[in-house]
Amino acid sequence: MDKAAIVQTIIGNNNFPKNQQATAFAPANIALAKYWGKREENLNIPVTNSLSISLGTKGSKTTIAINDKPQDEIYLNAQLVDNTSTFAQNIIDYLSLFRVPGLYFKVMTNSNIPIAAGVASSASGFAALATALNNLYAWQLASQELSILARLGSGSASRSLWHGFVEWEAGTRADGLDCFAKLLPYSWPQLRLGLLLYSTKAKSISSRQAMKATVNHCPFYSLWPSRVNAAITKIKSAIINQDFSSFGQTLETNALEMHALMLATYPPIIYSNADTMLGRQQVWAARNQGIEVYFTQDAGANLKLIFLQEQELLIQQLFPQLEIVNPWEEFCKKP
Ligand code: 2P0
Repeated sequence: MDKAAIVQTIIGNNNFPKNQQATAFAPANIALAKYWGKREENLNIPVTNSLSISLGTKGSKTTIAINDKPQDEIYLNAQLVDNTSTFAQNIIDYLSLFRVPGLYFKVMTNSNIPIAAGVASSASGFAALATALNNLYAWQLASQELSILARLGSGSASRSLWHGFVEWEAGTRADGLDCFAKLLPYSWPQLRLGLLLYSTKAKSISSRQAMKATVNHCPFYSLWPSRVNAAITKIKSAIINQDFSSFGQTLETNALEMHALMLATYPPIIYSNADTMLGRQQVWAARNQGIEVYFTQDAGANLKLIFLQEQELLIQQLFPQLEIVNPWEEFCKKP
């Protein structure tokens, strides 16, 4: 099945907008147990489950309107984006899954996270767009269906429909209709995240290409699925037991294992730079002094720190440039 067939299965004949415009917000999310590798390329169906935490008020707010001009127009942070750019093309291709002939859209997204710097901008972007489309067309989709539609834009977008902890299930079906994310019924109000931004430059290789290269050319990739599954189990029990040491050790190890796979791929894929390495060492030095802080790292040079609220002041002193995020600011808002 291709994307268009999946969309048809989900929205049926409801293919004409019921409203002139609609708006939605979706938070960015950070994987604590990562999605790295697809079992189906075109539909963004992952090899394994993954588990994330959302970033509260950090994310994307998208308004979609029916355009009176005969073309799509994409605005990012109030700037018109060139329709030939990869950014606009990805959105236009996605919109084409929902358009009847002659229908064009104006999409205005405001994002308060750095675009393409490995801070999950495509995740919140496609989750906000899918939710805005649901409102524009008045589909009233169940959150699982919305998660599938968001996934067709970008895999990690399937996890960006909720605040809090979310698990994305890989499922087993070839069409991915059992591959969607779910809000986990756990909370940890003392948990804080910190963004250590070293680079807001676009990454040198897209995560899409990097995942594919890792799956095809890393001799250790076959070890990855069982490692992620074990990490998910450990992270869930750490959340339930509020065992921060186990939680932090597991998520940090999972991130390093993902980067180790990329390093062992030929040609190697290295998202880290010298600042990343220094940042990791600073985190380990802090732990040696008894300050419990852990990091995770996605497809970019930036680190995300994880710590408890009681350590916030100390950690802000150690990392003055840290942007602290309270993931519980908007907990449990439904899509
Ligand atoms: C994640 N990342 O779980 C992992 C960890 C980056 C590192 O999901 O090809 O933009 O659109 O499905 O979702 C980034 O990849 O890739 C990502 P596509 P996506 O958050």
